[in-house]
Amino acid sequence: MAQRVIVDPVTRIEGHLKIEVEVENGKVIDAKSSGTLFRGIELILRGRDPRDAPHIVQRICGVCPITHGMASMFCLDDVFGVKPPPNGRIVRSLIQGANYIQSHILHFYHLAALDYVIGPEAAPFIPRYKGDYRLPKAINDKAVEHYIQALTMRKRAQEMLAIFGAKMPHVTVFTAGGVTERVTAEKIDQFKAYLKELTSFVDNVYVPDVLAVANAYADDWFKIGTGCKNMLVYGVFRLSDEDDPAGQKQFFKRGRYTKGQFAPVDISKITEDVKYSWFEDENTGLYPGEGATVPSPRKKEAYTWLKAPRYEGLPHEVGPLARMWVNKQKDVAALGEKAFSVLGRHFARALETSMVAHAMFSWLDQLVPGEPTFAPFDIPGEGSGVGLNDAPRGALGHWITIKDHVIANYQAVVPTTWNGGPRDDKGQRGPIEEALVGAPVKDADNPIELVRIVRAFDPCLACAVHVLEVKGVYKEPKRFII
Ligand code: NFE
Ligand code: MG
Repeated sequence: MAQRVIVDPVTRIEGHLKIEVEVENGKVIDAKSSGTLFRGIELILRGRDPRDAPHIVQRICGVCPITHGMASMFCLDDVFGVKPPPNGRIVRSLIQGANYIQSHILHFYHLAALDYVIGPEAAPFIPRYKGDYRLPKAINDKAVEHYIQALTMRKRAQEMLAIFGAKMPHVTVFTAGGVTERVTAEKIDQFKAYLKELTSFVDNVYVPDVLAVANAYADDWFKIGTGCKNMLVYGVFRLSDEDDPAGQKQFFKRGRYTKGQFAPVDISKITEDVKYSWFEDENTGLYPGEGATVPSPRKKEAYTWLKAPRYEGLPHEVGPLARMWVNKQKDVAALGEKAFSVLGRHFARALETSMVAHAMFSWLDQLVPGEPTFAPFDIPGEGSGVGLNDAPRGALGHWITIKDHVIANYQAVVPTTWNGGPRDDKGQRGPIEEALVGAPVKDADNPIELVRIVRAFDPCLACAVHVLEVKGVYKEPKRFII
């Protein structure tokens, strides 16, 4: 008979996630991923001055505010018809690159490593599940030292970001048409000094530690956690000032991998289902540009605050593995089928951190001190725009509609909605749910296998739910007319 195993909350991730699985003969036969906290940024945005959007949306999440700010700026650039000058484009990428480095180091050392590394019997290394910790003692002890060192490295990455972003989290320099911070030779030099230190840590500590874990756990963890094997990437780090409707002039290019085939992305094929989500059923299957966020917390059958995004009706995984796979990065491609696994996800994340860090040196060299960092714009009375970006955790899309000079509708479809969302209207599981099915659970009281699978996706529920309910009463935000 099947046994129900519930992990609630899943710790060492951002936000509130519950995982519920059915285990039969030591294997998961079904899984549900449930985002349990209701927030409300999309609703808060309604009626606001569109220029406020890049600042309000950064409050969706303290881990990846940059990427929401970026998607929002891309929306405004689109709807205002403004293009940043080269310095503006590049400073945006440097700020986002700094956030990638910080976020990926955070994920490996402070969120995921304790699934593989035994720390001292003291906070923050406990509590943890019992399990098969396999690292040789010398490597294990080094990894614990690196856990501590990684805290300093993350601080450095935040300081580096603040050279152009002014502060972190929630930078103040983001605007339609570029950024408000000026470029000086001194700032470039400062940034480069930080970047050298961080690149050295990534290449000499982070990547080797991930490889050590991959070696020790290679026998089975390159097979566990396969998932849906469809991959979606919007692309990130714009390399050109020319128009790029297909998203190909980016450091990581747009594309997808669906049912075993590489293919271009047509965003009109994206929809969000809500049959199993606590939202009104009449709004199911909508394109996000026409999407709605109408809570229905007592809906039968529903089990999460996440919607179920789909591309052409199919679940797609997003994140570092998707970026490396779709961009045919040679080391990840060489893994073949083994890439679709828990270790494949950690490996792809570490490799891309190094790639981004190295590329940032060349972006820094392209900055021209004293040249403008933003372009002027007029605000239209109405219009709509789309902002596509790839966050550290995967494809992120924002959609804005402006009427009477204020935001009439705003929708965000974030990476963890793609990865951690529920079944869709056809009953197809989301990528994390699918990755759990078939997984071994040796000890139901210590389901370490489940948390290893979930954490490899680096879920962030703050991003995914983005709605806030105060004492069960939702109030329509006051409408400001400018
Ligand atoms: Ni809150 Fe986020 C990232 C975004 S994940 S961390 O990366 O967008 O859904
Ligand atoms: Mg949304």
